[in-house]
Amino acid sequence: MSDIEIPESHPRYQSLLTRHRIEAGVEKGITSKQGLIAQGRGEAFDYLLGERTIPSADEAERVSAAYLLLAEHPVISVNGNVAALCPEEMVELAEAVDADLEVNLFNRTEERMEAIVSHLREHGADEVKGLTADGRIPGLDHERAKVDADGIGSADVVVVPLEDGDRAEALGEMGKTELVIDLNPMSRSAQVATVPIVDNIMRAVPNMTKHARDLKGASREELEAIIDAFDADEALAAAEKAIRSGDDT
Ligand code: PTJ
Repeated sequence: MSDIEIPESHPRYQSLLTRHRIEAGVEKGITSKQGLIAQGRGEAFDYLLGERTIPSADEAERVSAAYLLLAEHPVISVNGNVAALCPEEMVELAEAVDADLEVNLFNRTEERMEAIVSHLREHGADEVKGLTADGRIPGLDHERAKVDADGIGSADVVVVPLEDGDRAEALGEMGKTELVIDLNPMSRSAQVATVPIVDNIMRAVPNMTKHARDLKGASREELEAIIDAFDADEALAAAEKAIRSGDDT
């Protein structure tokens, strides 16, 4: 990572790098201005978490990898913040678990859709879904409901990072398994998730890929056992406790 002129030894290197990427995303027409606010909110929670992957988040990342490896049709949803922050890492995760990437925006504009598809291609993606928009998420207004019928529309497992609560809820009501990455354990998205991953997306995604690679040779029974041992409410409670008290045990 060398896209900013700050030494990696700087104590706030990761945070400054993240800010720089979000700013560059806005300049490139990828990230919305609201994305800047969303990032600030996420950063505050990350600060309270100690800017580290707490043990319950690491477990959620492993469980998510197991879900993705067992899925029939996994799809990774990418919005303007995600594309700016970790495009290459999203492509790597999609490759590791054989998932589709789909651009899916809260504030959808055709210009931003196309800019994000191109950006992901520049970072190694082959096919990127989202532009066809021939499917709908029931219960949302027209623009916010658009998905590809052969993408999120027919997915069984969806990775939903930094998502708005309404959309996360509506996707859950469609019966999808939702793997939600969100630094706020009290957000509606995290609360409705099958697996809430309370971690910074910059750390969560590479760790999910690492777990997926480690679990590649595991049997269906082993993957199911990892999933069965997970309790979403416990993971949320552990994250909230870590934020409130600094204690992650
Ligand atoms: O590009 P678009 O149009 O799809 O819009 C994307 C945003 C993020 C602007 C939109 O989905 C939105 O407004 O989301 P919210 O409701 O602000 O929710 C975003 C959630 O992500 C919040 O709970 C933040 O705490 C969390 N978050 C922000 N940055 C990060 C994060 N979680 C993990 N890693 C981050 N870096």
